[in-house]
Amino acid sequence: MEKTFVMLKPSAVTRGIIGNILSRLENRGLKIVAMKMTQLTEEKAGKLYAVHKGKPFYESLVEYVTSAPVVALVVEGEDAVKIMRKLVGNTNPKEAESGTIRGDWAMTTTKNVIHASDSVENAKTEMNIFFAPQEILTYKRADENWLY
Ligand code: FUP
Repeated sequence: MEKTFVMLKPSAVTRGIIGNILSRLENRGLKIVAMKMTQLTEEKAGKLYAVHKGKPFYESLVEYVTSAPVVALVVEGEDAVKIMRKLVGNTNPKEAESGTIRGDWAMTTTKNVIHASDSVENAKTEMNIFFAPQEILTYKRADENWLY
């Protein structure tokens, strides 16, 4: 089954909306197979956002994501990358539809509450930054037969 990497950013943690966001993933049918609260170092943030190095928003992005703890997750499901991106909504919350996580809980692109990988390949790279292979678990959801 496809896996994707998700990160609840510092504003999700400090605003106390971790549970709300996780409920949306669980309600949809995505399975949380790894989860960790941690505070990013500049080095780790640099690995996660390597493609953005040198862009005008890079410094403020790193400053934000290292400013308080984050919750890193691996979630699994059929087409998990695509489904997760739909749940998250547009990068710019002003463009994000209501009903999406960013559309309901974010105001600006910098502090847009959540990250989700945009491809299976990037998901693999990103989950490796946060998790050792043995930390990604295997189990059945009780409702799996009714989801698929
Ligand atoms: P997304 O995949 O939706 O998280 O968006 P990107 O990979 O394009 O951007 C990664 C992060 O960089 C965003 F979450 C927020 C930040 N960013 C800005 O702050 N300004 C921009 O113009 C673009 C991205």
